[in-house]
Amino acid sequence: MIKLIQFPPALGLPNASGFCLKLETWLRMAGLPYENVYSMNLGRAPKGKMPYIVDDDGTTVADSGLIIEHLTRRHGVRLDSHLDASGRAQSLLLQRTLEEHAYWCVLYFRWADERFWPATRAAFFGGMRAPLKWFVPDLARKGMLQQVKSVGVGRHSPDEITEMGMRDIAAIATVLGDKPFLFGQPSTADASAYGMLANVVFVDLDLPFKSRIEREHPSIVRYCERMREVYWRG
Ligand SMILES: N[C@@H](CCC(=O)N[C@@H](CS)C(=O)NCC(=O)O)C(=O)O
Repeated sequence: MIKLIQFPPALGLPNASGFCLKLETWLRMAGLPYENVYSMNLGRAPKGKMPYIVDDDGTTVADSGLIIEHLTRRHGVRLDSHLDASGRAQSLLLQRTLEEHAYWCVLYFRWADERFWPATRAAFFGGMRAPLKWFVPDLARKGMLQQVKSVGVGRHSPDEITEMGMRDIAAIATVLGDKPFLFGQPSTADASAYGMLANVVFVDLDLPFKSRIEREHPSIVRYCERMREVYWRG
């Protein structure tokens, strides 16, 4: 059985990490049996990030995108087989927008903003024992703030980051239109979108994006509810 190594559930979600939730949702969409192995140990992750997998033949693969490519090839997954070349290109662009930009906008507020840091700290380090819990959360926070600055997003003001993130979400809402899934039928892009968007829409943190999505893009809330109902019920 495929082993999915990821952070434990937090913030009322199967995973408070957008990439972990993306991959677990994808495994469900693909109908591949898997077993969760919860870990906070980034030191054991091949690329220093979660999630990673150990496939049933013992192969270890890190990075949600590379994992999906690997599993699709090795297990003959046909989730995206309804997409033509243009659809596959758009899927990639959507995922890059969500994962390489919108993700950082959300991450900024969770880790940098004093209003949300206590909940982030509890979500990721709540189970940590002394003496680690006395210094690891602050070190991790410093590292995340450095990363968000390095990618560029963390150099903007909170208002600018809010507007930038909302533009990403507006673009996703436009692509979604009144379709049930981003490409009509379910595909990998939906796993990515759900991983990132559920981490705002279903989390009880008043991130600036949450109320704006509810007000300006109710179709995104309905989309997240649909994904949850289809792939996470029971
Ligand atoms: N491109 C990677 C990104 C994974 C990623 O950024 N994971 C985050 C959790 S959402 C992480 O492990 N961060 C820990 C760190 O950067 O120290 C993927 O698709 O899996």
